[in-house]
Amino acid sequence: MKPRLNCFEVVLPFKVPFTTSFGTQSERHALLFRLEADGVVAYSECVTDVGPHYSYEDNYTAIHIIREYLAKFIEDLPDPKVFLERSEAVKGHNMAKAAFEMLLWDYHSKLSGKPIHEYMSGSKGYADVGISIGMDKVEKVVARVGEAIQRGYRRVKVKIERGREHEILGAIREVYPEIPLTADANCDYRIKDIEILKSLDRYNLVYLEQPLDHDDLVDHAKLRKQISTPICLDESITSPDKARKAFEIGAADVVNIKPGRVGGFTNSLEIARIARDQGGHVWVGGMLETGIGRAFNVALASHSLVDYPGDTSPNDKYFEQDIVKNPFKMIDGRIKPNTGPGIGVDVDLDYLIKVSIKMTRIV
Ligand code: OSB
Ligand code: MG
Repeated sequence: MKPRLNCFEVVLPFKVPFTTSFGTQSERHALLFRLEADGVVAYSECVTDVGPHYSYEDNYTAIHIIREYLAKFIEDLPDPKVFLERSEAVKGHNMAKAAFEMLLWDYHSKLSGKPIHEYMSGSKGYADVGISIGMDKVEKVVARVGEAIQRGYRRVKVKIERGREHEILGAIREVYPEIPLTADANCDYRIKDIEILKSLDRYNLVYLEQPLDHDDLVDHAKLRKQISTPICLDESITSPDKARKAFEIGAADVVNIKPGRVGGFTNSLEIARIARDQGGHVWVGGMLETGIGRAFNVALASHSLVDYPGDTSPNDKYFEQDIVKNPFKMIDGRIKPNTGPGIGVDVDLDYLIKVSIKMTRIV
């Protein structure tokens, strides 16, 4: 039977708008893929958003690249590695590629009858969980940090931007001097701001995430030599090769791996291996995914190469009602990956259709 592959464009409002240095998101506007083949139904999520603000990709470039170039590479449902090799014909567009690479991981693990974390092998069976808190009035940020600690999160990350760093971090440290705290600047600084960045050393952060430009390694290496806070890279690490170079020139201590940003699970595992071999630390980030993307992230975050808590909060942090009927629960700051075949999510298809604004047949 020929496979059938559809793309659902869905809009799910957030409980709380999420503000970073690059803007505010009040809803998750996602591309979700549904593949039916050989009696298996597989899913994946493209982590792009409506605008090119986290990276150059957005929903419209992703769907264009997928339809015009990647669709023909997935028709015979190859192994994810084979798909990745074929898609080298397309430069960049990792988020578009990852949507299909991970769809193939879900499909092949479902065919094997195994949950995806077992199919990839090396899982500890649980993921340590941290929270990512967006910017807001400082009182609100401090209150959310308090709630997160109450709920048992294993580390707290807050968003900062140029001009608000001391206001936010100072207020948190005044109330919570000891909690494992990190800050994410989402590229808002340049190397000329080095004195401001050095002044963050007083907050005793576990690490500072992506202070400088989205594709920079060289200035991060310069900064890292002059600051005692460890440096974590997010946006700058788009491939295993970038990870190798980052550690070779001393640009990073820690990597935030988002499978969407790096082209999928195969590259994520490779980057984790490179980072850990170089003495670095690894955690799995998030892109405010629906329950579908979240299930992939949690499975990856349970891998034994991942040694720091990730941004993989339970579904109810984000949405009043998610599109899955079996949301994750966090117990003692940990989440267990689903035990059903593949990503193991029970998709609420009626609700998925209800929140869809468009459906496109891809294959
Ligand atoms: O930089 O990690 C980031 C969300 C959207 C875009 C970029 C980032 C984030 C987050 C949220 O920090 C992580 C999550 O809770 O999914
Ligand atoms: Mg980040």
